[in-house]
Amino acid sequence: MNILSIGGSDPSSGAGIQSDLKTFTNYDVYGFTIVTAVTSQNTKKVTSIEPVSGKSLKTQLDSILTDFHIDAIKIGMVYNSQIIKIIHSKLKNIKIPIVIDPIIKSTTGTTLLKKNALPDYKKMLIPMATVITPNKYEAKVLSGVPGMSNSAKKIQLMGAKCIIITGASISNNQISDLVLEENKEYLISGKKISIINHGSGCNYSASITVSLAKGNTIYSAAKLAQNYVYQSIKNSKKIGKGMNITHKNIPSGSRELLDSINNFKQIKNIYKMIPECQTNFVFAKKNPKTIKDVLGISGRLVKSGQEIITAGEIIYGGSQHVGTDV
Ligand code: PXL
Repeated sequence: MNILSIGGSDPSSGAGIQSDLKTFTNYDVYGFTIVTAVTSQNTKKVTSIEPVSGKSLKTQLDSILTDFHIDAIKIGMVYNSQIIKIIHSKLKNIKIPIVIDPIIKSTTGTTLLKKNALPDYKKMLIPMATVITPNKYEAKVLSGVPGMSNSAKKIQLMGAKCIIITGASISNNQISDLVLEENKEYLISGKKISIINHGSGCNYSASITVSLAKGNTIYSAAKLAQNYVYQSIKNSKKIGKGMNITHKNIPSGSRELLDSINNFKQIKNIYKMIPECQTNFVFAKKNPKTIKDVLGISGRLVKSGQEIITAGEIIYGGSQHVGTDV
């Protein structure tokens, strides 16, 4: 599986194309990167932004598009109108999922999309989106209307197929993402985690891109991405003098387990085989002694309509039931 990330370079690797490569690697998919702008930034501030020349952007796109099979594309920071126009002209006829993560300001408040580029952004990029993933602030800027549900509908009218507003509503201990698909709207809620961080937005949209490349539904992509981000914030590291940088810990064996689960989910009508008590898949270390040596899904594999959802985290000790049988 091959995924292309088009976006800004962040030398701290917290966000941007460097961060996307880490997410792709965590999911064991191959990542290509096309850089739109070189930022100079760390965990405290952005000090400069230099967009690449039109010529460079065109030749980067040609290099990748003429050589490789690509399963999905993520578009992040685009900065100015020239970059938007080139991306539009090169990708407008492509028939694979495109995830657009609208990057308007950095976590530290620096403008990452020029104000005068907003009309072209709405006209040329948004209609290409299979999924667009604004946060609350970005949804408001793009739609120009208050209220998350109205905002999502307005962005859908601009041409995006599906809108996911991350952190659309937040309470004391819960965060909800609002999903507007072609003809249904719903919330996906999870545990809130209050650590100011650099990277969670990119982690979310990159995770969605991987799921769409694998052919998963929007619902299961959004559920997995929310969980991925929760863990990446929980595991975030203070490696600089400012904000934490998100980090995802991958227990050994997770890839094997995720691949098996993905294969299982693709079996036709497999949902009919899931019992009321749900099911689990596990991966054991050599000579396991306790369930702590067995990797499992903490919330099991759960039937939801005709779909199977990976509920919770992939952790050692995650399955009491199947883990005990190993
Ligand atoms: O987090 C959004 C983001 C994306 N891409 C680049 C960034 C940032 C935030 O700083 O710098 C290049």
